[in-house]
Amino acid sequence: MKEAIERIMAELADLKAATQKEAEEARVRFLGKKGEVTALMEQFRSIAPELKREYGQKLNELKKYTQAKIEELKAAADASAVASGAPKEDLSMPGDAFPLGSRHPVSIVRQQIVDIFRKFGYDVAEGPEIEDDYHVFEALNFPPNHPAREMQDTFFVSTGHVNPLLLRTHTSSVQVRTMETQDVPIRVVCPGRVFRNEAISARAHCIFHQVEGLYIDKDVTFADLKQAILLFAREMFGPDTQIRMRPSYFPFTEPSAEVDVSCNICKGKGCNICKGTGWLEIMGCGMVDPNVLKASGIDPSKYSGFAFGMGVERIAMLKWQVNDLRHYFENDMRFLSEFATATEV
Ligand code: 2NL
Repeated sequence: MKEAIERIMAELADLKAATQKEAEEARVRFLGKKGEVTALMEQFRSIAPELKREYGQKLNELKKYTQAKIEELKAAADASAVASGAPKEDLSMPGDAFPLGSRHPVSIVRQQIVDIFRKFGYDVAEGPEIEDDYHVFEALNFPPNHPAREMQDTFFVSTGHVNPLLLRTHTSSVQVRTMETQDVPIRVVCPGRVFRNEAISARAHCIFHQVEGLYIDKDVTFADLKQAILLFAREMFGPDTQIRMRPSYFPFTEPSAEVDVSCNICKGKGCNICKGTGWLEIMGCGMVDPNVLKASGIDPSKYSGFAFGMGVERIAMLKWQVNDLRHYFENDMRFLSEFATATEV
């Protein structure tokens, strides 16, 4: 038995396996049911009692050594297979899918609004989010003590100057800059982020997005405004959409109106989205006040124009029946992933 143990030990020391198959064959040869080491273990049962101690220890060492050696051969066969370029994995398996991001619903609707007006021939203009009092209020005919100019309504960046810096409360400031720098006729839409010092709720947020529009030329009338809004509403909410206008007030337009569209949920019958009225408010509009034209160097006796402004989140809420504005700002994946397939941009 002693010689047998020594012979197997010597053989194991020199043993090599190029592949997993050879390593497995070695395992069967030594440790399998009819393996050489297994056979020695069986012989050990009938050995003389006084030899049991010595051989028991030796056999145990042999078994451990054999097991370690086989493990070593298997690991080495793996490594050499990789080094030789033989594929270890099944390369025909499909890859793991990883999640792709998608457009934010506000971005989708902003782009839709802008695209509709581009089709009508409007240009797109953008401007600074930090503005001065002149372009946000003064040039738009806001009286000096108008409440929008108060700290509780507007975020100021600097105060105590004649023309303080502030975060724009509407994108009209971009249209003022367009009137200052471009010749009439002007057809422009101004998408952008605006800021108001308001408590956050389901209906109000201190940051939101607007698209404003401005059209100035000779003989532009309220009828032109109505037609532009009707065509926009039908592109945005469907060809059967009706509009209505209610008199309103803005410092920068005269006359001014709020625009409602027929409720696209109940088709005007009355539901909880339109609160039973059959109508949904989508924007404000009006004829540009002559003082506003004058302030930006356009002669109101020669030219007239209309303007409108809408909140992008509001349009998106109506389009997708979202009942809380805060969803648009929280970036909860459960909400955002609902729009992963809303690719109509
Ligand atoms: C609303 C109402 C409105 C305008 C925006 C405008 C711009 C210039 C001159 C005159 Cl440069 N008007 N913009 C006019 C009427 C309404 O927005 O409720 N927006 C969310």
